[in-house]
Parts: sequence; structure tokens; C-alpha cells
Amino acid sequence: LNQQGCVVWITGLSGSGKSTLACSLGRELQSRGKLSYVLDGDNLRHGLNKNLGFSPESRTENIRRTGEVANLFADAGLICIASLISPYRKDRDACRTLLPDKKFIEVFMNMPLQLCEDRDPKGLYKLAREGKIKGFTGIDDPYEPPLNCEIELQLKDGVVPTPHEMAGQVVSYMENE
Ligand code: GGZ
Repeated sequence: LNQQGCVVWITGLSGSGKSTLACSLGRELQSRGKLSYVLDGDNLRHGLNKNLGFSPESRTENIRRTGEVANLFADAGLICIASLISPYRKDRDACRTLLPDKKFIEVFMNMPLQLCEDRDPKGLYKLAREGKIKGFTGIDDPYEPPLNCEIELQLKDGVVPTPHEMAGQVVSYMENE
């Protein structure tokens, strides 16, 4: 947390809890007097990235643009929290290279597909299983897990940690860096 601007990049499946963590992390940082800003994939797709779909090329461009914007926020001294599926490793790694070492913190929401599919907050997994959505991440489009992320969040004794607990894990990491 000594660091000035940085990017916290949250990656994981749809329904894994990325947006909830991003929001919770923003609040935790605020309570410590740190200015942050959340870039959420689903929201960006209504504006900056509204011309992009879900083909591999579109996803790559979605991540590229968001990575550039996140870099600008970090440059301005903010903690930018990016929350996107960002399924392809090479795209996340490209965002990492925009920032100096330690300024890109990759957080992997490693939740089981089954859990995400059971949650299915928008009914998208159901549609994907029925073949009504093609190329859905985790169903018929790949998710490539990080090989060297800074933080991996997962079930504890089979239970999903609370957003507050997960945000706490990220903040602890940042405080020690
Ligand atoms: C994955 C999809 C798809 C497909 C629509 N695959 O959980 P949500 O609903 O609210 O958020 C998901 C969002 C994914 O946008 P991202 O910008 O994060 O994706 S990526 O990083 O891959 O570019 C999901 C919804 O869009 N959605 N169709 N085919 N998610």
C-alpha cells in the first residue's frame, strides 16, 4: 500500500465473484484513505467497449483497451481495480508489461465452474448449455488460469470466503509489498 498508483487485475469465470470483490476492495481501500477506481468488464461493454463482442479477437481488444485505461489511472496515482473475465493468458500478460514490476497485481478468482454455474445470476450459463449463447467462457470457450498470479482466491474448507475476507487478503498483500 506504500505504492502510489497500481493495477489490481481480477480475472476469473463469469459468476466467480469478481465484481463483488472489486466493489468490496474499493471500500476497504477507501477506509484506508486510498483512492481507487473500478473498471468492470460488464460496464465497460456499455461504453468504451460497446463495439466489441466475445470472439477471441474482440476479447483481446477488450482486454487491451482496458489495460491501457487501467495504466492511465495508475499513472494518475490511483489504485485501478480491473474486473474482467480476461480468459486468455497472453492478453493479461500484455497488460502486465505496461506497468513496472510490482505495480500489476493479478488476482485469480479460482472458483469451481460448478459453483459459478449454480449461481448463474443472469441465467447465461443455462443459455450457453442450451446452445443459445455460443462461445461462453468455461462452456465452449477456454479459460486459461494464471501461472504466476500474485494472489489466488479459492474455497476454504469447501466454503466461499466472504467478499470482506477476500478483499482483506488482497489488502494484506498490498500492505506487505
Ligand atoms: C463470457 C459473457 C459472454 C460470453 C456475455 N462469454 O457475468 P457477467 O455476464 O455479468 O459478465 C460476463 C461479461 C463478460 O465480459 P468481460 O468483458 O469480462 O469478458 S472478457 O474479459 O472475456 O472480454 C457475462 C457476459 O459478459 N457474457 N456473453 N460468450 N461472458
